[in-house]
Amino acid sequence: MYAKAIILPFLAISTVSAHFTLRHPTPFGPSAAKQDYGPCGGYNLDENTAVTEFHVDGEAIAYSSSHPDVHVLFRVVEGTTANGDLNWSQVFPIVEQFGSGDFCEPMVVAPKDLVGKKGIFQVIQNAVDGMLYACAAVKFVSGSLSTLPDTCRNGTGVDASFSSDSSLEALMSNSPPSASSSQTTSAPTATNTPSEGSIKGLSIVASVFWSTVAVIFGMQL
Ligand SMILES: *[C@@H]1O[C@H](CO)[C@@H](O)[C@H](O)[C@H]1NC(C)=O
Ligand SMILES: *[C@@H]1O[C@H](CO)[C@@H](O)[C@H](O)[C@H]1NC(C)=O
Ligand SMILES: [Cu+2]
Repeated sequence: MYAKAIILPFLAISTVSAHFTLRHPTPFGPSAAKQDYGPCGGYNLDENTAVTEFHVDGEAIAYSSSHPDVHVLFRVVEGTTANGDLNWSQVFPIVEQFGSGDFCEPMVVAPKDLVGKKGIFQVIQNAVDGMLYACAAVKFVSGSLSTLPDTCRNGTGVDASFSSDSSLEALMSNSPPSASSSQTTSAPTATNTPSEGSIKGLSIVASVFWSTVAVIFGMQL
């Protein structure tokens, strides 16, 4: 955070060649060259795409980012395409990540009713050079990840806190409302506010947060 003021002037003149690299789950493809192309950074799912198991009660999300200050949305959808007007489920509150380098959230949860289904996990970063996209093909499984992947680590000086981002939130408001509720999009934001700035124990706070959202939405997580 303290480094932001120093780093930002350099960002303005930096190139756009490197953005972020999704490390877990395994992304559609390795290149960030077309990362500003939605929905999946210039890639489509095909028969050669690696499929990673996504544990709905706790999965690791790891990426390496070249930008020292980004807002990030994590979401999943059932099926094999990320195109169109889909029923995305946000799987973690929007975070603001500070410091460039490796970042990992070790306990991200997804809706239990996805177990047994194929889906797509998508990361969208709102970065200094615009919206950046990466997708991974997943198979939803029950339980939580037993061993964290090697790629699940935070770089020195990398930290995060819950945040808000109107551009990223707007993407979620385009999703059709869940079957069980008339979506009250203001509820998560209000719930989120007290935890802004919270850094340690993000996962624990997050599960409380999502439980609250689940109660509000009348869903069973
Ligand atoms: C990385 O930092 C975030 C934010 O502080 C934290 O929630 C997460 O658990 C950390 N990841 C690891 C692997 O320690
Ligand atoms: C949207 O996805 C969630 C999570 O899988 C599911 O519970 C809900 O029923 C879906 N809504 C619609 C309208 O299909
Ligand atoms: Cu970039």
